[in-house]
Amino acid sequence: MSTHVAKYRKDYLSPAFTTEHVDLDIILDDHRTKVTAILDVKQLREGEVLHLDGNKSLNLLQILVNGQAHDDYQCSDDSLTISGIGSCQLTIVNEIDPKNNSALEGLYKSGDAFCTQCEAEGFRRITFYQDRPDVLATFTTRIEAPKTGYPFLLSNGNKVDGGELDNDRHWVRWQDPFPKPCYLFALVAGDFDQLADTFTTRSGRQVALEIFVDKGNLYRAHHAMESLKKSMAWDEQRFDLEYDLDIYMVVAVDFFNMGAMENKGLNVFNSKYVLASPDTATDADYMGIESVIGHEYFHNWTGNRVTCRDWFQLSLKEGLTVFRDQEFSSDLNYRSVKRINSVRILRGQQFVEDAGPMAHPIRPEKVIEMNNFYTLTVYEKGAEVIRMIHTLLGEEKFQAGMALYFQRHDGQAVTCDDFTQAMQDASGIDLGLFRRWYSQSGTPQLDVSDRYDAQTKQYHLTIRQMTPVTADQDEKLPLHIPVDIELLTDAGESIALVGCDTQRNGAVLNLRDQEETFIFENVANEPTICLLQQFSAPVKCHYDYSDEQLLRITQFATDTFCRWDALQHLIHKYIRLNVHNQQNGGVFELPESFVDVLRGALLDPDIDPAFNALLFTLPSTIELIQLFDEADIATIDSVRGKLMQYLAEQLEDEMTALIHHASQIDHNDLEAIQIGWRSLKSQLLQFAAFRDEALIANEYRQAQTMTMTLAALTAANQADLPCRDELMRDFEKKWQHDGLVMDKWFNLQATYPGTDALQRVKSLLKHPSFSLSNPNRTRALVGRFCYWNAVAFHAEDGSGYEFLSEILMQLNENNPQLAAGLLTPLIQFARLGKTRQAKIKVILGKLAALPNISGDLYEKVDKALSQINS
Ligand code: B3K
Ligand code: ZN
Repeated sequence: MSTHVAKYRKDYLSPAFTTEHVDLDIILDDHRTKVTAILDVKQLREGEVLHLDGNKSLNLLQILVNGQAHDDYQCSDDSLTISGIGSCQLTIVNEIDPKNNSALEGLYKSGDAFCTQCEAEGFRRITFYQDRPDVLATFTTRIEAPKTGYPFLLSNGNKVDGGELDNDRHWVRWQDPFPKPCYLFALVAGDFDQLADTFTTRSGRQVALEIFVDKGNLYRAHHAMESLKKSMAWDEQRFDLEYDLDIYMVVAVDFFNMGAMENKGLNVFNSKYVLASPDTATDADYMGIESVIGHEYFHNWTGNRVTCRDWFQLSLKEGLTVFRDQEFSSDLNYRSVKRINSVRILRGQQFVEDAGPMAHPIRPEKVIEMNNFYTLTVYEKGAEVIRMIHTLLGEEKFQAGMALYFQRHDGQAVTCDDFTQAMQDASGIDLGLFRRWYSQSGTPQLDVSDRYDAQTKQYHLTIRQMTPVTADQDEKLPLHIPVDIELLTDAGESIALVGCDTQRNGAVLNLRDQEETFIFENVANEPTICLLQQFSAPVKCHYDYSDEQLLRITQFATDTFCRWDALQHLIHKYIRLNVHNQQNGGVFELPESFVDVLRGALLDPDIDPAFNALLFTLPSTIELIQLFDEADIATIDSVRGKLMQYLAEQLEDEMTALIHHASQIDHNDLEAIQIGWRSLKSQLLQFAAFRDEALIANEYRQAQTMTMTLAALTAANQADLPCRDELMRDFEKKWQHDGLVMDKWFNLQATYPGTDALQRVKSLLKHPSFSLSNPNRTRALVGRFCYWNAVAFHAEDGSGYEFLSEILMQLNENNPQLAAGLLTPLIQFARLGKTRQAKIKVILGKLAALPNISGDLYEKVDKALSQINS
């Protein structure tokens, strides 16, 4: 029987004690770091004992109550229960072993530096504490270490004291005046290069900005610094929010389980989201850095000043902060492109999560390992829910809601309900039904039909909603769904809408019931409907479009999302058709009208390169699998390849001309227009690879930036060109010393389309640049192979699944969080058919039988097994 116990949202109980102040003294040592915590404990309910969370890695040395030894306590593997105390000063002394901490939670070593990761429940690996987000304390932290190797000793808040000691040692004291939950605690000690700057807030306060990177990497930290300053200015302008401490620090580390962490005043970042120079980072990397720097900065208000009452409320801070970072990127760069990319992640990955064993509402009800719930559902769907509130309220009322939220809850740990209540109270708009988005999981499906009455000039639009049952919930109810629409004439003109709240080129319809009909008056002729402008709700939508209508929308819709989406509909349709053809011995076919629309897009004198790059980004094989009840992966992949080849042939002249044009106007700047051209050229090179190897090899050799180097290399890899191996060797030789750049190379190796991809990946596990203890490397090679190399990973002999299970068995104990992340493609088996599912079931059974299976893996494996058995 498993020892892993689930917690339920409904069981929330406020704490019987709280800790108001924490005075930490941490004497750093690789294997015996000594932690002394003096806690000002306050009793909130009489007659209860103090329960502190802990971990078996803690070595408890001493407990004092008000300075006196206290032995009325019980210490287990994961807790310390202290009886016979009320409000008091509690001192706990313990030791930890950072160097042997391979889980990368709590205090650990990343290379030569000490660093911490406490969210969600890592602080309990540093000391015994009430490790729950509704216990808010001020912290002072004294850090002591040798000067050699650790000239920088950092923690949250402001540096208030420090000094020298004998034997080459020194110490520093930090004070964080803002009460915070312990998941926001951070400590970093090491030797870094430091990039310093300042930001003057709109009220005139000067904030010191410091970015710490590995020695020699300073020149790669400037973009992160610029992004930070932009974030600070944007949050003042758009959200009226100013930074609150005198210093903001960011440290880049190489060993990190995720992207970055918003610790108060001291963000710790995966170096992938800090370091960039044109020769080592692509435009996408630059954008990623801007967005993650923004995201962590925005948490200072949405997450830190107002935090979560309990971890079930995670989307309170994550959904809202993703929404804010998306808006930041949209305001600074290119809104439509950002929106389409967000939708691609949502549909391609979050919808799949909804359909699998890990389905959960954005506010989960039941959790074993909290780290398993930093999901696309909580983050990306969570952001969509905030976006819908924004759509329903409009910017002005939304901002009034934000202001009320901070006015009511600054300094508190609150719930998602507190947030929606503030939005409702400030706007006067009823969000009662809307709240169901927080409790109901799954992807709603809209079925849309219409009727035009030429006599009355009325257009009747009927929308039915239905949410399919999910692994976690059998019953589904109607939701409040904003459906933003536009009507087009046959000539592609936008029709002014009468009979509903009009705005822009359309209207936001409020769908609340299971089925509703909306009537539009004075519509001169039968219109074409564009549904879900800007993807106004995270739903699947079905309407029986003719090809002609879809082509019309692609060309004429006002909304860029709808234009892109109509093209996706067409691509899906032709993929389905050709998969059917190929399975039945037929030939590949594609209507001329479709090729013509794409040709028109390439020939447009006012071409918008960034948007066209998206039009020419075909859905991945893994996305296309979702179109089929039982996917024939090899055929889908082959049809996708044929579609690319066919378009490459049909549009050869237009594509070649644009590739040349793009080369002429690329000056390697980070201006949006330049990024757009590089992005279009990169996509077109993927097509060109099928007919012009010399062009690709030449582009690789001529490339001035990592963006174009990687575009050429990707093209060579995807088309498996004869020059591919030589170019890969060249890249390897040049970058083998640089792990982050080598991750790009591992990514390509992982998605190699040849039949021996798995063999290659296996032998690369021994590559000198690879290490299973580094999460970035592991995700770049193993993660990328399992998630994105659909054909090889899902090979019918089960070899891909066996491979993943071997890796997971190695990681299960060393880094369970990383292991659980890598498991994802194995448990998304809904469309894979019985043969593969049987193989997956065997593998899951093996994992479940691991004698020391971590909670992280157990939770996902157990859910997967129940779904696969049902
Ligand atoms: N809040 C952190 C994520 C923590 C993940 C813990 N497993 C980063 C972020 O979302 O900003
Ligand atoms: Zn976040």
